[in-house]
Amino acid sequence: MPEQQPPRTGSDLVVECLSAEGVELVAGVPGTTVMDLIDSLARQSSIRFVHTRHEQVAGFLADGVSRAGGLGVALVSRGPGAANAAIAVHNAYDESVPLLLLVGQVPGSITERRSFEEMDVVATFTPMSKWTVEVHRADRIPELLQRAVRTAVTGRPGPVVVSLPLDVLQAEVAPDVVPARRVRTFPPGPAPDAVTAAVRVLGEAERPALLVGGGGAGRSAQLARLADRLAAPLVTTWLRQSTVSHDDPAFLGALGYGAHEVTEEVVRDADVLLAVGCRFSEFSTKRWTLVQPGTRIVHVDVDPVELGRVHLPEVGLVTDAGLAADALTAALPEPPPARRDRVADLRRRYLAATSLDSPALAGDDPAGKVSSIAVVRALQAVADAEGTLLVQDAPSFGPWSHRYLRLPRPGSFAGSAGGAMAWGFPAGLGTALARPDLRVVTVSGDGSFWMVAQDLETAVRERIPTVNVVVNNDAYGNTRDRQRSAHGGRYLGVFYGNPDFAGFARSLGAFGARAATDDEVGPAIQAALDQDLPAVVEVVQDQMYGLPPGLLPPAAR
Ligand SMILES: Cc1ncc(C[n+]2csc(CCOP(=O)(O)OP(=O)(O)O)c2C)c(N)n1
Ligand SMILES: [Mg+2]
Repeated sequence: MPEQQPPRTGSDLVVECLSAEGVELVAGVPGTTVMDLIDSLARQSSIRFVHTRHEQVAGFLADGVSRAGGLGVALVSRGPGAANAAIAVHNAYDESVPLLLLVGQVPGSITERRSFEEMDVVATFTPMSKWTVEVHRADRIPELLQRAVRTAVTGRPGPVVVSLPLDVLQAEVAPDVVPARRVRTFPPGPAPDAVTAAVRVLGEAERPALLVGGGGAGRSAQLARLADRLAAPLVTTWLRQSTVSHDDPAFLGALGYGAHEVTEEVVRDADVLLAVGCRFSEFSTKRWTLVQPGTRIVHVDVDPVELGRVHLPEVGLVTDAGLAADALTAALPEPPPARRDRVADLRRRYLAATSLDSPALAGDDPAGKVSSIAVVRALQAVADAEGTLLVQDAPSFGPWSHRYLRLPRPGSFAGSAGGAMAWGFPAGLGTALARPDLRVVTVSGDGSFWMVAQDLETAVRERIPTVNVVVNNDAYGNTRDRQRSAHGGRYLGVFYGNPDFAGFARSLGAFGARAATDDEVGPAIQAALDQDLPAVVEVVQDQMYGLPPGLLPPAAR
């Protein structure tokens, strides 16, 4: 007997709205309040539903989709599901990543009674989202979802949370209630007067510097032209090193934890700083000590709130990084030759500092196990190959890639400055789903990977062939190092045992390999890349090994 078509409900309308917004993938975990939504997804074919084994993975996976250019959407149930997804919302907020989290909510008829798994979604997520809204009428789903998506992607992007009570999802909706149009607005162009004022300040510079943040993503060509016209060194904020090509003669590295001295010097010595799409974060500014009080600042950001929030600019331009770069490049005069000589000189020093033969690495002691230099060399081969994307999770290996990995292709590396451990592996899954043309290689610490390792099953089930390098030191190495440098070497809460990662991978049907010596790292990663399977490549390091020589973390203050 053919099944009877159920009446069209709020859930159906939500899915229609997502489709109208161009969403092709929703990641989530089921639960009572979202069963109708999942059923609506089951009755259509334009949106793929990927279920994960933990809500944080659904959230981080959606984050990866967004970073790959789509709109990441995660779907979770009320209280416990939403709480598990909170880390992804928090991280996306810090990272200016557009993300849509849909939360099933208890029906309106029983709210405010501490019903089973009830959570005040609006109160919980408002402080860590760009906008959180609860929908109380099914006929307002098109209006509010349209606004949610537009809010997430417009201006400085960010996460938006939509709470969908069960009664709204189950309500029958009339045929004339249809999805809203997909609306995208253009960023404002720079005001001509602001460009004139900026050019005047920049024209008076002897030692200008160009500082580029996440707002510069996708604008590498315009930013390179601007750096050339200004004859200024270009540095990026923390973990945004892939915004421009490292082959660019003006590129002087990324700021933040592990930055080279010459990179910091560029900002410290600048008499005029042109900051584009950056928010002067704590890490990128060495807790706001790098930019000197006398430095004149021209600040470009699409979000006017950022202009003057930390450092007061002499000129502020509210606009997109690429539009600003084009306008300034066209208006700036030919720079004096001395400035070009200075950039070339700084660049020579930068290249010397980033060399794996640098004397700074002489003290590196991997204690007979795999050195991070070997990991950098192996990943350099990945970074050099066309069609690859490196995704770097939080911990101790970060400063190694920061200092020594050269990224010839803009956009070929992603890192998360939000600080959340375990972002990398799921974000890599999302990126690979959204960009199947890319070969995604993630790099995580063992502690970070194990927080989300269960979702290797998701990768196998959904056939997402990312290669996941796990740097295994049987330790929360980053926190161990704080105990080493600031707590007299009293280690507590930082050491543990690990499974055989390669065996774990194989037990789930993934590819597993283990590199126990320097020579084995490159071939193990290549063997993983040669498969069409999700893969784990365990890199065995010493339990006390970690950061580049001389880089112990300072005490917390
Ligand atoms: C979710 C989360 N919990 C705790 C921390 C604090 N933290 C930062 S790094 C780190 C240890 C990371 O260990 P691992 O992933 O093994 O990397 P390693 O430093 O050993 O290379 C911890 C606990 C964090 N950043 N995020
Ligand atoms: Mg570790």
